[in-house]
Amino acid sequence: MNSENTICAISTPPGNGAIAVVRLSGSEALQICDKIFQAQNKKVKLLKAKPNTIHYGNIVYNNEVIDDVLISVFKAPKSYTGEDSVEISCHGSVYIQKKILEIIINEGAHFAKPGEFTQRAFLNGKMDLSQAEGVADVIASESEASHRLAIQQMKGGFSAKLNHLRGLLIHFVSLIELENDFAEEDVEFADRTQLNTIIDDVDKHLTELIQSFKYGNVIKNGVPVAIVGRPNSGKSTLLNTLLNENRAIVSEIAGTTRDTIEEVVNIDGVQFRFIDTAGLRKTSDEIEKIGVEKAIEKIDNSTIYIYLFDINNISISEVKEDLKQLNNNINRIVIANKTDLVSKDKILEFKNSDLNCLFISAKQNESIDLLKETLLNNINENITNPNGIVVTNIRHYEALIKAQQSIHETKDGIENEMPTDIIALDIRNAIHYIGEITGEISNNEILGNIFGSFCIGK
Ligand SMILES: Nc1nc2c(ncn2[C@@H]2O[C@H](COP(=O)(O)OP(=O)(O)OP(=O)(O)O)[C@@H](O)[C@H]2O)c(=O)[nH]1
Ligand SMILES: [Mg+2]
Repeated sequence: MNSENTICAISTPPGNGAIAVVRLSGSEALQICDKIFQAQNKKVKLLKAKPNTIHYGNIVYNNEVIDDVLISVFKAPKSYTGEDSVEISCHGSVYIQKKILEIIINEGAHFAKPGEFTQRAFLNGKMDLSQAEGVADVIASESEASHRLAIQQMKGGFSAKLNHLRGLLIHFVSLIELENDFAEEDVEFADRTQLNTIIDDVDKHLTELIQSFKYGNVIKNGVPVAIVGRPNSGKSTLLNTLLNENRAIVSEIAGTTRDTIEEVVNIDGVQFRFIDTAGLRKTSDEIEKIGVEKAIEKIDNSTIYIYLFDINNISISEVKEDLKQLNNNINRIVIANKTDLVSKDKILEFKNSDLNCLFISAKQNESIDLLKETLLNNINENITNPNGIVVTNIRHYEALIKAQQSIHETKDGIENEMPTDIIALDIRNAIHYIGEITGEISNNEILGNIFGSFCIGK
């Protein structure tokens, strides 16, 4: 009997629940279940059952009824894995789940490795590698925005794009290689201007994808937003207000916050990671000094940062002076705080300057919604690229960078009239790296890394 390749696992989360699902996949999945399942309709044998049907009955082992269950039958190739598969929906006690798994293993199935069901789906051509990774991301997604990106990847939007680029390059390389075959005759099959157009086109698409990673990555892991400003400007108060709890210590003593404090806030489905920092000032206190250095560092690692000032305690020119010292290459939102204490004239004065700031009261929760809206707009403007495909996975990002390097080498090769076999080699490299993303090119190490990080039962 070939039950070597039949795997099983509990696919629902660990612990007690109303119901649980035990899953089997492989050529013996149906036979194994037939040995332990008595359908209410005694005539039913799962091996003979129609595909995509559900059957009610008991799991019976050594004449003992273990549970009454529903069994879903899927037959190759029309299943998640592409193999014969069974899903047993049983009652969700930990004892029942384990007992059923134990019986199935006794009857010859093997306990699945993490991600093995999805790995089989990949190996059986049900999805490509980037789609399989999308499955893991869908399971792990914690916000509406990261879920949206993961679903898109799982459904294959990204794969279609990559296959398009790969197709262009394969066409290109076949023209070039044809020339190679006729090298003696010194003919040019491939019109160089046409080749350049293809290469420029691929280069442009790769750049778009590579740039999207900056946002894709932060959407997946939370958008880092550092809150910086002079001591006592109200940074910790703002963090607390955004969080709706007293997380950070607030006091009128300048230099209250010394280390950074990081908290996640979900705003309209996007996760933001707000980082409260030590107030920026020159100080002789060693610990405070380290805190200030850390604050500067947090700005550099942010997608957006907030510069906050106390409008009662600073002049427009001082704000400008501060801003000049801070990183100008990262999006920033300038905010005047403590507007509850200040006169209308003062606000007007700041409004009429070219500071372009928001006016809030962190303590009184005034205009915090406006700040949230500004943050969201900032992100949305940056993640909507023309084709809407956003790269979220570092493995894909790295492969895209390598593919683009090969494309640039190809460009140089054409420009410098290099021999066609060298140009063809560079193009082949680019095709190789794109293929690594979708899994046309893969090795056991890559697959082990990817599927090893899945949960068991998926
Ligand atoms: N009236 C008023 N007071 C505020 C507001 N925001 C903060 N404060 C007060 O300002 C003082 C300093 O607030 P913090 O949040 O500790 O300021 P910080 O910027 O974190 O200060 P450091 O950690 O020392 O850099 C506290 O007494 C707060 O209650 C505001 O919008 N209005
Ligand atoms: Mg503070």
